[in-house]
Amino acid sequence: WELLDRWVETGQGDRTCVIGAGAGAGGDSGEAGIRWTYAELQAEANRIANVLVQDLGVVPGNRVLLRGANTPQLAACWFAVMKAGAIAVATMPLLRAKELVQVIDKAQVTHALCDAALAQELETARAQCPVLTRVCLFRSDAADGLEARAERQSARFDNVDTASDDCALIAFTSGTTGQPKGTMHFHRDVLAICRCWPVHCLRARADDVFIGSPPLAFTFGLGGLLLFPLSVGAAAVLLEKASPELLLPAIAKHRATVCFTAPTSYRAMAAALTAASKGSVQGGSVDLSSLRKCVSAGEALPAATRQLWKDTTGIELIDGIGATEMLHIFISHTEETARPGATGRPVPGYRACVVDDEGREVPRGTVGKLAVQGPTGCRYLADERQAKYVRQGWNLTGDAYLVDADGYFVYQARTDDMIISGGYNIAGPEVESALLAHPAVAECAVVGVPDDERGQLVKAFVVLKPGAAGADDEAALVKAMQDFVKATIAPYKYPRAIEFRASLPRTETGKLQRFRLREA
Ligand code: 3UK
Repeated sequence: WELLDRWVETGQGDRTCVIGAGAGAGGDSGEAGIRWTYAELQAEANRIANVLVQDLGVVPGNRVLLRGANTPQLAACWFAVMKAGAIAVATMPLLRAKELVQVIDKAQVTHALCDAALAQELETARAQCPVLTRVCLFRSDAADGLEARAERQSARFDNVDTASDDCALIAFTSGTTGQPKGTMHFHRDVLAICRCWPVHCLRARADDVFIGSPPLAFTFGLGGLLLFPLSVGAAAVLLEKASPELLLPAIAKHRATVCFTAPTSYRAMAAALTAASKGSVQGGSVDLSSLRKCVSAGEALPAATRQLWKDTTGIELIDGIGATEMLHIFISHTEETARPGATGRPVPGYRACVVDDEGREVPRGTVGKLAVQGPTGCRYLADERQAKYVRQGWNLTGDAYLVDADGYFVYQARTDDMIISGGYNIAGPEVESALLAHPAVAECAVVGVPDDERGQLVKAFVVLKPGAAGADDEAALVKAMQDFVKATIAPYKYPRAIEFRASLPRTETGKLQRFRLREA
């Protein structure tokens, strides 16, 4: 109600709410894009809620799987599930049948709403999941598809009463290693995140137009591209595909004002903008004059990337660390309080500190484990890892941090990614930040690889910029990069091995998969 019905009931139903950009985000798909007002999204969500309850037999507490690329239809399905008092289990579009089976099994999913384009893997999974009784496809012209069913339903729906501590959604972690973990979040958690970071750090307005890349199945995307814009009465552009090449023209086309994506995407967009301004890319320059706020999350934001984006667009990035377990961002800053190399300070509403292995707070400047407390927190769905993540009310996110003299939190690495080489503790991301400032480096990843002499060896995997100077003499370039790092940070941290790659392994959410590089 607070995010959707409220606007209609207070006479603001005519405001633009969600914009769908079709398959070709550049606007050349030929498919007419959807543009729904708040009243229209409400009507769609109500019809779908009626389908859920009356056609598909959903009762409060049922877990409903949602599967689709970012579209207004998926947004309508999400609200329909909330309205019906059911629990949304959104899944990443790229999940394969094997992973879907785990999700369905773990969350005991009984119903599914699935984009017809992604039905195949779900059908395969369903054959192994008797618990999943009803699947209904949307964006389909089938007679039993969601659209046909919704058309026969009323556009009015009395929202099922839910308690503030009824479960609203189960979000699965991207799970770079091990089994996917389901995390439960209540209705009050959904509202709490709308009242913390967006109010204090983002400071969005009703006339903003949000855009970005993270899937709605990733809580970074759910918040940034659906909950936050709707919480202030703004509009959201939902792109089915949002690679950096597609995101740039989409920002220009929709005159977007607030952008959410990962650091790697900002680097790629900055590179494309620079190439365009030099005329080496077809299409020339892109008009980004509408853009006001750019948010980076999912991975550490290197100081070099912050600077690059500022030099290219004039915009100071807003960095924020969030986690699926915490639902959204809990340490961040405003544009005015940005500090290169630091994530920021606890978002109002949250407390954070850095502790040692015994849970004691460490002195400022000392590296330890990040511990967080606030209105949201980790509730794993039947998982023995709960006791490891939450200790004495504090959430341990698995990140190594230090707090500087001014109370800024400075990211080091994932605690299990810290490199121990020759007796030194080395944070891969710090070496990556140093390397990224080198003019030939487009992307890089620094990991510890087994080494007889030093225990672990600092190794960098580097993707060169197209046409980078010196690429013809690899040995000389390796030496130059090593010297470059030694001149920037403590020399013992320099990468003793450097390997050039065409690309780096990343998750669907833009995170480096360091474990795959270590195994390589
Ligand atoms: C890392 C960061 C440094 C960090 C997420 C915003 O990424 C999100 O959730 P995940 O569950 O991963 C959580 C882990 O990712 N991380 C995220 N952001 C940053 N590290 N600086 C950052 N700015 O290791 C964290 O523990 O996939 C991000 C909002 C919602 C989210 N779910």
